[in-house]
Amino acid sequence: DPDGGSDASVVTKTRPKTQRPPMYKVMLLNDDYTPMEFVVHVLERYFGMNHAQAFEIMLTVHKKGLAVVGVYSFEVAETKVAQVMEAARRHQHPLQCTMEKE
Ligand code: NFA
Repeated sequence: DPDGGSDASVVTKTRPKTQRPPMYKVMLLNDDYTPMEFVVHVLERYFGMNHAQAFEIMLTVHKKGLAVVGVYSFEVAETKVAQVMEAARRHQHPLQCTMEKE
């Protein structure tokens, strides 16, 4: 035994694979028309961000084309997407919000 311990003392525990539910990334997509302030408002209201965080993520979407704004269970992700899409529709902004399995 190169590690010095006697082989008889080496105990291996089996670790059954625990099933975790899949998680979903929620993303905002850039467009040319949605006002920056509206995107900041959406991030504060539906994603629990403070103003500085929301402004930073909005700018990332604006510059890079999209950003992950949160990772949630399927049900929660679905609700966030629906809330954002409904707010955008109400205000007649073309903002798009999508989800994707991690
Ligand atoms: N690109 C938009 C503008 O210049 C702002 C925006 C940011 C839209 C993030 C959508 C998402 N008014």
